[in-house]
Amino acid sequence: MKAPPKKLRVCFAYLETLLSPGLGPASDKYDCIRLLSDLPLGLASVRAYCEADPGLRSAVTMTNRFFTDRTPEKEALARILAAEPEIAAFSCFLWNARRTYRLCERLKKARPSVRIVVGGPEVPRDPAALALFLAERPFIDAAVGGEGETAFSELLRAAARGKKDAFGPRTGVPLKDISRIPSPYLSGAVAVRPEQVGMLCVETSRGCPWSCAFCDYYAGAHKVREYPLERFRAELDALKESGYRGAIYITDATLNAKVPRALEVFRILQDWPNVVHMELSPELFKDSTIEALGKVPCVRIAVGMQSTNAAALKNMGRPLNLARCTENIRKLNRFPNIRVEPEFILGLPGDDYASFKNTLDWVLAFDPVPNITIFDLVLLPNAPLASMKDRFEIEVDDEGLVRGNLSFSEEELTRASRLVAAYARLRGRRSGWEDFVRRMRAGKERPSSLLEKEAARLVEEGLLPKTRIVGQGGRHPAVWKKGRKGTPDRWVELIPEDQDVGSDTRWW
Ligand code: B12
Repeated sequence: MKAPPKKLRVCFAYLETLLSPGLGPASDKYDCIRLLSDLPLGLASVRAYCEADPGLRSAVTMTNRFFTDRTPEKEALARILAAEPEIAAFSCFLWNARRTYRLCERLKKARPSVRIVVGGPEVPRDPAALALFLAERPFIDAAVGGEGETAFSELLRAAARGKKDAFGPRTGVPLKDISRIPSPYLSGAVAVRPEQVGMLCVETSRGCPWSCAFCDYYAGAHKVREYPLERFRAELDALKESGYRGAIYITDATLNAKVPRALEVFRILQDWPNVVHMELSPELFKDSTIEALGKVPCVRIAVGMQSTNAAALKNMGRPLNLARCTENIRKLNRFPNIRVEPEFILGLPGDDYASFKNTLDWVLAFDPVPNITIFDLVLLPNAPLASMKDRFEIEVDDEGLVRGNLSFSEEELTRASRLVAAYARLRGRRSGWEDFVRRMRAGKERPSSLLEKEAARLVEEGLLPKTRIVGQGGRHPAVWKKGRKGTPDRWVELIPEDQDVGSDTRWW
């Protein structure tokens, strides 16, 4: 009898930042411990797309490997090798890229015949940068910049045919018709854990109509391509039926840009009993979309304000109608099922210490004060801002963290970072926070000046360093610092004075 043809073995691997078996202390402000699937959505979609191709399905076997930052490298390596892959494919984000490359190098050393492929937002899309990326990492055989579905399926087809040129640099061409990508949750491309704390990413569209310089959403694709909504509905139904109790994170960039579509999505979400996170534009809300969200059981909205300073936002190519944002956030705040979480970026060119204080005053004036997230500006490899470094006199450390620019000096950024840390510290302590809110409401001083005083006190007492405090946005994997007994965990990691911010670990 003739032996069946040998199948090509592919192992998809992902190194996650946080995942706590105990769940409690490691949860982040999203109430998530990150992923409850064994691949991130991007890699999962790549796998689902390849599996949907009958030719590839019969020629390739696929396995997933998911590791956290608690998995020792040796163990990760052993688990990948146990799959006996001929091709190992990794997904690279700013939070795992360094560790991933290190693992790739070890894998190549341990089994030189394994072909290593990387993709994800950390892989450059510019052809010259992509070539350099590969030249600097000889242990990587192929790198895919941009969307991976078509590029990786072509690579697999070529590899299955034994073609020598299957590997090397590739730039992913975005699929025009994304409905051809099966849902990885429905196709079985990923396994899902049912836990209550954690999340799954789902998408109803790809692309972002805006083009803000600091961002790299959907590999810089601006044309919005939509999935049929039956796919989304079926995903939610299947998750509910499976007993999944975690959150979903809708990865769409600006879902509320198109009102009729947003209304349909929100209508589907009315039957979703768990938490749903979304990134929505505060100024694009209409009364109809706000009302529809009011009927969704448990909504968390990250509103990417970034700054309230029009000059900084203009530099970034981002529109701002502050009055409309204020009005819409107030309206959303009236619904008990909706939690609005404004997000800002510290270090934008055009901003400075004074304007950052204005931004804080604006957001602290909401009643109740929403949960605020302040990301440190990072130059992402594929974001337009990376090519505007000279124009804005941006200084970065070797990991892309912005340390200063033409308007925001390093010294001012350091001072501003103390305000962020003071806020985070206050917010984490119920009685301290209530007292702070009372003082704010007394109205004698600007909220940001009260924060300044709090920061000064903390520095004096040795509870805050004088150096820059890096909060969210860094590349290092998280080192979770448990709060002292009786105090909650800090979500801004404090850098001891004698350590250089550029070389220390940060919490995302
Ligand atoms: C969900 C999400 C998160 C989640 C975690 C995600 C997770 N673990 O899966 C949370 C909320 C925790 C998070 C946090 C942050 N995030 Co985030 N996040 C996203 C978001 C919205 C969706 C990711 C996603 O699932 N996309 C959908 C899939 C289909 O796209 P994809 O992942 O890019 O995958 C495609 C390609 O990249 C490629 N591909 C990916 N992997 C591979 C592998 C191979 C082998 C191949 C061939 C191809 C390939 O093919 C895929 C399909 O086409 C993206 C923005 C976006 N819409 O993409 C930002 C994004 C990934 N985040 C980003 C950033 C910067 C952050 C933060 C620093 C702050 C912020 N919001 O800006 C923090 C830092 C986190 C940390 N240090 O730990 C950047 C990352 C840039 C980078 N170079 O890594 C993005 C791109 C947004 C942006 N601002 O530009 N994030």
